[in-house]
Amino acid sequence: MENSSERPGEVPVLYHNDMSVCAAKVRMAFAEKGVVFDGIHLDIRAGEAQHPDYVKLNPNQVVPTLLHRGQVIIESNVICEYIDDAWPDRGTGALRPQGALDRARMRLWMKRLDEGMHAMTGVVSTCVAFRHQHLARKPEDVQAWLDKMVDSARRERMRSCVYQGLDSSYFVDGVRRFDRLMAEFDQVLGQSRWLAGDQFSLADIAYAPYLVRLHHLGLDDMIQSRPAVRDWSERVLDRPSFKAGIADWFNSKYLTIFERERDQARKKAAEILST
Ligand SMILES: N[C@@H](CCC(=O)N[C@@H](CS)C(=O)NCC(=O)O)C(=O)O
Repeated sequence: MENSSERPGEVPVLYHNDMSVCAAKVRMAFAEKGVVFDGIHLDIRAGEAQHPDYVKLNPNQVVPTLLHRGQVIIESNVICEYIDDAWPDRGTGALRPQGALDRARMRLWMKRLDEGMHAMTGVVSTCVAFRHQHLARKPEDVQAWLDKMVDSARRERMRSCVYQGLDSSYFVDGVRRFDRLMAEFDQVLGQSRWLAGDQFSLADIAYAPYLVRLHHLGLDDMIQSRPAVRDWSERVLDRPSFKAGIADWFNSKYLTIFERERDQARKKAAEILST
């Protein structure tokens, strides 16, 4: 990809992580625009997002963080809109619908991630897979990671997910909430090609990493059993920007854990959804 339009010193810098869903959506938005960024990869499982130097940029101790023209921008949905504003005509063009109503719909879907679905992704990912990375570390290191969390609700959630896995009550809640979301997608996608109407938008980009995460975790029966959602998911995952921004970043260490754990997770999710 060319980066010829960026003046020296204006190349965006992205603090990110290969398997982070929030960072992945930002990379996909950059790929749609054909804008190349300088990446700084953080090992979030090892607590690098809690490092004091990074916390000065992002007090929430999370990735992604964007630096552009000497300014810091945090929050992946905000960063995605910033990318569309800062490079309006690049690549595939506008990533937000023109119409006021479709644009409002786009924002509602994106807001939904911030209002709980993203946290639920952390829950299901940790219960199925990430807990095994934590359990392989020294217990005092895991405790230190939990203790440093600024958000006490997140700390308790993560403690349960790491130590109770598929038996955590948070897993039950997470699976049910994803299934309800897919049912809502099904209704909308029965009537329009993309989440916010007839134009591919940041809403579709925002959910792309979550769709693939459900596949990785063995929780994709809720997608496959709904043809409109399945077809939309295939359209999103077929885009070159999905490959460049997300699939090319898959970390084989994580894929091995997903593969090992997903059958059990699929079985447990089916049990949860049958009751
Ligand atoms: N609302 C934030 C959420 C960011 C977030 O939760 N990022 C996760 C990765 S997807 C993270 O950095 N977690 C740090 C950790 O696990 O220590 C956003 O959209 O940017």
